[in-house]
Amino acid sequence: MKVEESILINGYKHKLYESESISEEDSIKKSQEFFNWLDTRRSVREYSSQPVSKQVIENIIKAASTAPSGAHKQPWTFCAISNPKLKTKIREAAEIEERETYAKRMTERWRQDLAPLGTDTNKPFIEDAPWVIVAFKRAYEHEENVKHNNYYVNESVGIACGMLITAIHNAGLVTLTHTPSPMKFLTKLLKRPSNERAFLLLPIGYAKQPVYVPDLDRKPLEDVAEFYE
Ligand code: IYR
Repeated sequence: MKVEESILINGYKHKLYESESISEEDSIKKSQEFFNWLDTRRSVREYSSQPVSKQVIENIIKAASTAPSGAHKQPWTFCAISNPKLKTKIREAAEIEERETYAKRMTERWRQDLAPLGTDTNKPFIEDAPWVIVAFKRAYEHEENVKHNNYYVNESVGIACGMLITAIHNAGLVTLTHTPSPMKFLTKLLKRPSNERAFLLLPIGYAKQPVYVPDLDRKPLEDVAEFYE
């Protein structure tokens, strides 16, 4: 049978997709190696001032933007900031919110849960890391002055951020998911349009040397998976 390069399905063009086919043996090996490598990723809070080239940042954003999304709307904007003055403004504003959060918004139980992680209201990494990416979710799009809501926005942007974090690790860099809350100040400081809401802030750079991370274990497979065979 002749395989066409493209066909119409319900009147819409579909192109031939040739997924990489590998043996079961290679699949087991590759999945094990990928896990071993991904398991070396840790959230790092202390950054070296060593610069990171803009090209790396562009590539990791392109990698994140390959994420699947509701109706392929790609409802995200990744703002990459290296401007030191802007980073200082973001740090100052984030620390104002964090002081409020740690003092008033968090429960005692929450504060206790964070104690082993060593987080506090100080966010020097926002200034120290050569780059900060703020991921914005795009709640809706404007088309000819009409608002069209995007779909599964949190899921889509969450997946894209997971892929961004993986791409950062792949580039030999470290990051941390910082969630200042509320994040409205980021919309203002970065002059984002009204359809965008800040989702996650990630400093990106090389880890300070030496650097220490909390002595944590990950849950074993049996605690995170159930199989129905
Ligand atoms: N939003 C603060 C506090 C914080 C909350 C959780 I849940 C963490 O796992 C870590 C920190 C911050 O981003 O530092």
